[in-house]
Amino acid sequence: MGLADDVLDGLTRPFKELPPKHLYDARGSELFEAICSLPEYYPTRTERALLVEHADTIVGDAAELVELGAGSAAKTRVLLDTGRVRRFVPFDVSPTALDETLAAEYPQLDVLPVTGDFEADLDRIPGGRAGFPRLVAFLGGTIGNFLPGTRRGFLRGLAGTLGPDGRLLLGAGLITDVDVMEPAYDDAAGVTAAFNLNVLSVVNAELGADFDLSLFEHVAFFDPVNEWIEMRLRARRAHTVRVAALDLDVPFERGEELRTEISTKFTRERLEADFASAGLVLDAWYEDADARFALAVARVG
Ligand code: AVJ
Repeated sequence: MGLADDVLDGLTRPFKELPPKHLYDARGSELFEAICSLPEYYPTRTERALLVEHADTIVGDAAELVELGAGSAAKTRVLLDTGRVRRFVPFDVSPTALDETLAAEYPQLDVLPVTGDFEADLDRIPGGRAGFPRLVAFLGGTIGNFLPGTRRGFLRGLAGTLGPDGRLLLGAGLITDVDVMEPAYDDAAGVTAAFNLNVLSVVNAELGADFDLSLFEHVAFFDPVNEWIEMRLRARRAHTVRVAALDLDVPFERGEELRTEISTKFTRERLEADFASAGLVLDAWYEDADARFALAVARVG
């Protein structure tokens, strides 16, 4: 669904919500990059260290790398630098300059970019080739953005892309101290707050809405029942927002909250149960010494 449908659907519900994918316009992507190097935001550097440490074992005999939401060149390079991957299939919402950079940097590598939304267009990934075992990478912990039922359906979809001898490489945030998890989503410098509020600018720019960002406050907390971090925007006072393109008036009460993201934190057991429901089995598990982040490798079981 596009932004207009998501806004119409999400802002007319009793509990307002916008899907997190709209956080990533040009400015949002810049802010996310900035988040990745914040002292409080441990996932990116923890995952990267795990990749560096275990790249050879993880890549194993894979000759083809499919990366969903490729984004960060740094992580991709760690996998490509093992020297074994012959074909790279970056899957992203739009073609990126990175595709060409990598093609130039790794002359032996076939780069076959696929454009699409991984929630809807997994079928655009070309079929795997016999003799070219595939590694499908979904890194960063983005799997945590799905609600549990959707996540299982998505994993089942991924299982269908693995092809003969294929494996899935999944990056997942683990449940750790609340005092570690919460600041990662509510940093002292306010970068995450700006990232969260930016989604309102996206709606303003794309749909002619008149959100006043100063009337909303960034909220992030760990929900121990659902075991996820939730990001919300809280209205500082009662007011109504007009969304011109939809001819829609959206009333907010004072203190009313709009959910913008969930970021699920996992245990190994929870992930294994999800894998099982998707017809996958855990092949290997790597986590950092503080057990904050894991790389899980799975195959069709
Ligand atoms: C890119 C989805 C993995 O959930 O940690 C960072 C996004 N949100 N800070 C995450 C995010 C707030 C991030 N993912």
